Amino acid sequence: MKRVAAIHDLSGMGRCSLSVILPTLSAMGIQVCPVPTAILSTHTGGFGEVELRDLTDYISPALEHYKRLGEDFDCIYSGFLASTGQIDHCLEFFASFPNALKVVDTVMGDNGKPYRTCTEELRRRMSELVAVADIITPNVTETAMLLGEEPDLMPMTSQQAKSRLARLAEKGPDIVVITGADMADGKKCNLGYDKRNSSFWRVPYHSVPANYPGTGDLFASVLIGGLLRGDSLPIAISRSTGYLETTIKATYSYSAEARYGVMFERTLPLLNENKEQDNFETL
Ligand code: PXL
Repeated sequence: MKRVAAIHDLSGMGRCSLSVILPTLSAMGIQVCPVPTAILSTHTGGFGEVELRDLTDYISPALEHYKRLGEDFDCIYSGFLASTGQIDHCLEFFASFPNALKVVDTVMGDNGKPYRTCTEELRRRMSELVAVADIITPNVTETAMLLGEEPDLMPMTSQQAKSRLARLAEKGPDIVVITGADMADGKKCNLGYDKRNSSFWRVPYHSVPANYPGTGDLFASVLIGGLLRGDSLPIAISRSTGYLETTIKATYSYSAEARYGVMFERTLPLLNENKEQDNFETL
């Protein structure tokens, strides 16, 4: 059984980070070892002042324990970080397991704006994680932040999309997946690039007029689960996109309050089916 160390926060309400990563990867037959970066009463988008306990001083000692035990991981997957110090601890984690697939979800912002916990220093230092990552999964806002550009939510041409993917890959990772791209032909797409074989992909999906927190965490988890189970990159992006589309539509159909996140508990069994996926196109 494949094993993932997930370095993310644990938020008690709002269905994001470890609350969705643990069940999602488990449903896909992958063992998750949580390494909590912080404990929050809720996520930071829509519940007012949150109770937050920063666990920066926990990560290194936990890593040392795993090293003493001689434990290994197939994948190290980092996400929401509560302080810039945690960048150093993620770097230590990545360096300690050189054979593990290194996935960095560059959680910094959405909808053209940084999250309120994302400081200028965190944004600058995120590039150190990107430099050692094998795979990164920014949304369109985070793509601009990583490229040092102003977030631009205008539709992009295929050429612009390829340029953004390639420029991010130049910063280190072999695989770049950009989520939530509005394309010039009117389609909403998730995009992928593998620089080892210069392949560019897009997976179109239908969106709903609502924005749910935690969907980036859910998307990256299904993507990682697929890749660890042997999916090609376009098949893995198709799987995660299709699963998110179904889950988001189900949630929207109940007119559920967006800040509580998506009703993935309903759709989780779909991940067990491991159905073949083909909703991808070349970009
Ligand atoms: O889903 C990203 C995320 C993770 N963790 C916390 C957040 C957010 C996004 O708002 O607030 C605590």
